[in-house]
Amino acid sequence: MNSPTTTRARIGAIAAAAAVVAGGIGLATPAVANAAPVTKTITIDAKTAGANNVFAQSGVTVAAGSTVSVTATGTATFDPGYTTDVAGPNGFSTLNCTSSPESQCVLADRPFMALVGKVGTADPVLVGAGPTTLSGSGPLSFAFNDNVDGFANNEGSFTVTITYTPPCTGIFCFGS
Ligand SMILES: [Ca+2]
Repeated sequence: MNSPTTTRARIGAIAAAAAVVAGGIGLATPAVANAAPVTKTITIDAKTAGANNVFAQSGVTVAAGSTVSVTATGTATFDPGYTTDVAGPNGFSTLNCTSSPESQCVLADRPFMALVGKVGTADPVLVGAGPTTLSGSGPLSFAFNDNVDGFANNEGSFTVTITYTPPCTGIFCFGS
């Protein structure tokens, strides 16, 4: 039969062994801290994305402290009655949208029909064909650069590809 002193010593040894095991688990967990990058592709319509300064939502939300990378392809024109030339996501390189008291541009003094992006409620920025890195916090949205009241005569669309790392949540955030 064990004496009380021996029993307490054995309990202490078991507790110490458990602590070593727990420490081992803790060291292994950070390996799953970050999710893999995700790519999402959307198509935006030149007649609607940016009309009346309402941007097209991408469905991607930028997490504070993270970045997204954006590329775009496609063609669009801003007024077939004026010119049938088409522009890619960099817009008409020799033709900027200039705001006036009567008509505002999505992004003044930048090329007509260039791809413009916005994160949350921050000021819009020129995205173009990219790859362009955007940061901030909030929903990511896009527009064509035209006079905000002049989208009805636009034609075309852009395909926008967004690459981002989803924010980690729950137990997968251990160690991040
Ligand atoms: Ca137009």
